[in-house]
Amino acid sequence: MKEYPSGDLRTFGVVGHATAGKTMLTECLLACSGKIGRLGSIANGTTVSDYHESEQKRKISIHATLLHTEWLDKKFNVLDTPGYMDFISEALGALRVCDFAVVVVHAVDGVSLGTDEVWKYATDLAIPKLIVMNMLDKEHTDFDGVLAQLKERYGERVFPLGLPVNPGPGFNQVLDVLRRQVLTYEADGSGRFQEAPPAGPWADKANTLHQQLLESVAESDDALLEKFFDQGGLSEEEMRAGLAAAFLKQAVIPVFCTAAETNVGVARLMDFIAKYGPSPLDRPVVKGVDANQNEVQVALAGPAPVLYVFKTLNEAHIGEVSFFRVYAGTVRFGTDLYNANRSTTERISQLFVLNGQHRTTVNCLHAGDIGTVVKLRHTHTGDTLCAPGLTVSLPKVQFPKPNIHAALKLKSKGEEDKIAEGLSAFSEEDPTFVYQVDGELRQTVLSGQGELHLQVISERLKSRYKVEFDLAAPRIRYRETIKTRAESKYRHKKQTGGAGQFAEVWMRIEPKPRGTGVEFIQTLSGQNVDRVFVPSVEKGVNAACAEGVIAGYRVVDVKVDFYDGKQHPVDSKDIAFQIAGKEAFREAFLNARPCLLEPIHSVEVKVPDDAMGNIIGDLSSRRGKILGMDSAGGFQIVKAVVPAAELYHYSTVLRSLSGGRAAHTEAFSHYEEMPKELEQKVIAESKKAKEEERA
Ligand SMILES: Nc1nc2c(ncn2[C@@H]2O[C@H](COP(=O)(O)OP(=O)(O)O)[C@@H](O)[C@H]2O)c(=O)[nH]1
Ligand SMILES: [Mg+2]
Repeated sequence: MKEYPSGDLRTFGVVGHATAGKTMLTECLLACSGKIGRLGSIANGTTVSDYHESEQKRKISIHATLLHTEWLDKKFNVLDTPGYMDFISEALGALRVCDFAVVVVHAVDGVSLGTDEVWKYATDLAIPKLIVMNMLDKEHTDFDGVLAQLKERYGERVFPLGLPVNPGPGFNQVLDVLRRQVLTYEADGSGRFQEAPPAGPWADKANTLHQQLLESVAESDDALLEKFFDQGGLSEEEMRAGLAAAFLKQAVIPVFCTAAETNVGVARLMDFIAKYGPSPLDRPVVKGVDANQNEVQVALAGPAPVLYVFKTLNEAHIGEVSFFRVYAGTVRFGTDLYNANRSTTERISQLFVLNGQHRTTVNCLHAGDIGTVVKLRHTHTGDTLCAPGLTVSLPKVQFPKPNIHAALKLKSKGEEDKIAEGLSAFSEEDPTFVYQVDGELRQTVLSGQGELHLQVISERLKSRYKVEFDLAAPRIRYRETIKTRAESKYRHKKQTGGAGQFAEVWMRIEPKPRGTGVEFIQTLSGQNVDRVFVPSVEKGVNAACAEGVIAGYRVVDVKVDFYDGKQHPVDSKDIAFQIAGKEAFREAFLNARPCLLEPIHSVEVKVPDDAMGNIIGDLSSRRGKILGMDSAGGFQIVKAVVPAAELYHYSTVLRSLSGGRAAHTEAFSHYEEMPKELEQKVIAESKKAKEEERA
């Protein structure tokens, strides 16, 4: 492939709600430009983008896929991303390195939660968006309705550059607003079209919209506006010259009409991208930091290469593939680059551009381009590679927090090491997948962005690391505490055979406010107990608190006063006072009306208005308390506190209650006393578990 300078690159992410047709759209880009002979299909699992087995099996995208093609002497770098919120990190990571976003919207379903999310991400990243209204060959399409919805949501600058002339089954004609022609696409999936002047009302529509476009472009720029008033309008050339800038500024947010299943409308979208789409030159500098965390500017025109790794993926038979964008300079194969995040050097042995799994070797890639390299040793998602001598790192993407957790239960012992290696590799690859080895509750908890996310990760772990395990509800970190004061006097005595042990500990305990932990003091007076034994007693108390007294959970919010005791001149020793301290505490604890506390999470749910009733009702059935509600553009934000025990798989429940349109975040808030009947259940379960352990 020929070399492309920065100005001839068009790098974009194809994003939007699941099943809007993003993957088919990218298939069309390749078909139109002759990269592939004919369109693959989702049903048969033959698209270039969805080449992983897990994707073909489910007929959905799971990984962001890199594709490239050439059109009107421009190189397109395309990142096809999954629409499911479970894999949102893929879309986020991809948009981070794009110069604009192609947001695909379903012409029947319209804007949905997924559309809003990616819109927000692109806006936060300050990249322009264009909209593709796809599925216009479906029955019950509603172009005008969805367009109105888009304008309401994203502003009046949303502007149709195409109108569907014959929407619905058989759709093959688009009124092209730039050309003022009706384009009739061929039925063979090649994406080719014939054009003819519009007739009757379509001619009027074309003229009206064309004039509106001209005005929008004029308004986007002071010099053009002046011309517009001086000349009483803009020439076609002037309008077209201003269109790229208007798009970049989002003074015009274009909407295109397509049916990706039959490759209708895509060729003209490609023309627009090639002619008016932003190139890397439109973002000549980005900010990073040096080794001392001081801000530095990375200039596209700078001579020394700076690369940002936005994704890594372990591929069967290939190994680790690192996807990067060049932010400065030119990267050539055979060079060594410095990983500023990990202070190591990596060799770029070969450079590839991809079309899904098909790799093409290239000698070099210029600033702004996207490529991959295999088998880097220490580089992970979010790292920056730069020319030796530079120590710059570019900002990492902020990913959403996990919303679902499950405990991993190995089916057989002895595979702990294998699974540990796998978990670590997967969380390096996918920053939204995290795991925690919980020593307190002796469990490994996997956390992700949804049930499907954890399912896919489990599947890949099992097949790559050859381990068998189940996912189950994680054990909850309950806490034990007391409700009243109590005292105890405990004597520990062992005087049979060998050295004897003797200690007596007198202790008072009382409740402390929530969240204050355990406080140990001594108020010994007189000489009954030597002060050297105070730390021994404290150790014993700490051990009892860590082990728990009534159900095996850590004790919190108790004040312990060691106020007196007895000792023996020979048999009193550290261990004896530890044991007495521990037992004295346990005894006092049991007399102080012990109870269990449960963790309460604060939860924020983003709900479409029409699903509010369901969601509120469900929250109450989970012992949730609603704290408040705010409305935000067709959605309500419900704030609530809910016991952690009731949140297992909540994200899945939420999706099914709202048809996939609601999402939530959760975070630990505080501990609260739990209802008696549930407390009894937890205590009984822990007893049973202990007995099983002993057996
Ligand atoms: N009728 C019709 N079906 C489409 C169109 N685009 C995609 N599809 C189908 O809709 C489903 C989802 O498409 P896909 O490209 O996987 O959507 P994605 O999740 O956005 O990538 C698949 O069965 C496609 O074959 C279209 O324009 N018209
Ligand atoms: Mg897809």
